Amino acid sequence: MNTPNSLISAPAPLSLAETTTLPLLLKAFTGEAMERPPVWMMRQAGRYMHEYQAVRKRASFLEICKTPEIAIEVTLQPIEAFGFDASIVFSDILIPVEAMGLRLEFTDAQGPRFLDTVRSQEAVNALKIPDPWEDTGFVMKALQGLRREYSGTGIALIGFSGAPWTLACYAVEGQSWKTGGHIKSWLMEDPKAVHSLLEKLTQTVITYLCAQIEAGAEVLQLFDTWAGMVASQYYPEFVHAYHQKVIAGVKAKHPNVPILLFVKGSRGLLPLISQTGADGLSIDELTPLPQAREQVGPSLTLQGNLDSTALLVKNPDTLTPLVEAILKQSSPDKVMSRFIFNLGHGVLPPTPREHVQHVVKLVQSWSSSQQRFI
Ligand code: 1CP
Repeated sequence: MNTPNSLISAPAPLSLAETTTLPLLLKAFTGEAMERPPVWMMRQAGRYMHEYQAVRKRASFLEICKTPEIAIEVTLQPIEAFGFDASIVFSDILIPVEAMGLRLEFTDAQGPRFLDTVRSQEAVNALKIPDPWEDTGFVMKALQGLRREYSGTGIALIGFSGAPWTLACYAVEGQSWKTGGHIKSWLMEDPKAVHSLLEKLTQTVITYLCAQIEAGAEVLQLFDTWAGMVASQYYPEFVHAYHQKVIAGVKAKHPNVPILLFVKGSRGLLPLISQTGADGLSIDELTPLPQAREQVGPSLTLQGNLDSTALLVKNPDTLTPLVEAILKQSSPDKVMSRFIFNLGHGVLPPTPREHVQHVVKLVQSWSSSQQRFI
């Protein structure tokens, strides 16, 4: 592969038909049979890799996100190390929210944190809807460089955004949900103000995702990490309706780009979530895949759902039957289709890299017609 610097300095025109064969990730949305599923992992780049730690010694987390050459470098690290079938651009869900006007800071101890919080209608009114190229052009440049890098390799490029609800949680709380529940009382006291925040975030996310497609993303994933924390009576109005709006907004411009939706804690919500317009659902480890399939029907792609903590076991051989069980569950009648192997959530920082390698190798050696690793 080229060095990341040469990627930026040697632009080549993008072509939608640049690979002769469809990347396996895209095939997983067609309903065609696959001998094995594509495999990638949420948070596949990051702290568990010594290559990433080395980059972090010379650049802060936000510098990595905002410097296309470095974002490309760390995005490529897990592809080069483990041979994943798909690559998610290195960035963070909070980047477009910073561009709306909230000051973002990152500390090793606390993680990402907004110095400003949005807890009134006036604060919502003060937010701007950013121009994705002008205000977050570094993400688009990273995608352009990555798309050139993967041309002809069969590796699919994934763009992403946080969903409005999860982004609203960070804008209102300032930091991780774990620290409080201001947004939950705010939506009971002043639902109109919370809707106006969610509407602004929705417009931001739609333009941000469309720009990512125009920069080269072939598949999108919408992360709603905190959606499972909303009381059930509020979920349809404050979470589900905005999934529908974002997906319809992106599809109006780019109907053929598959969209995956990850709702963490989706147990019990899958019949509703299957109605968002998403092409695929990323399932956490709380729902068995056969049950998920039964609840969402035959036409959506499922992604998941090995428990991230399984990768922390001492002996990688412990993982083999767990991976095998998922592969068997996802290929009933020996036919694998509409399935993407992933974790239930992101790779955890203490994960041994050999375990990631082991899982990728296992999935890539699976024969669904023989129902065994070959
Ligand atoms: O060096 C470091 O310490 C940075 C750690 C780190 C990394 C590697 C953060 C801070 N973000 C990321 C990258 C990241 N974040 C990616 C990169 C692509 C990949 O998957 O390889 C993606 C897709 C995200 C998305 C993200 N950021 C989510 C949604 C997905 C999820 O994991 O639930 C969320 C909730 C965030 C916020 C965030 N960013 C970082 C942290 C530690 C957190 C969580 C904070 C909290 O507890 O709320």
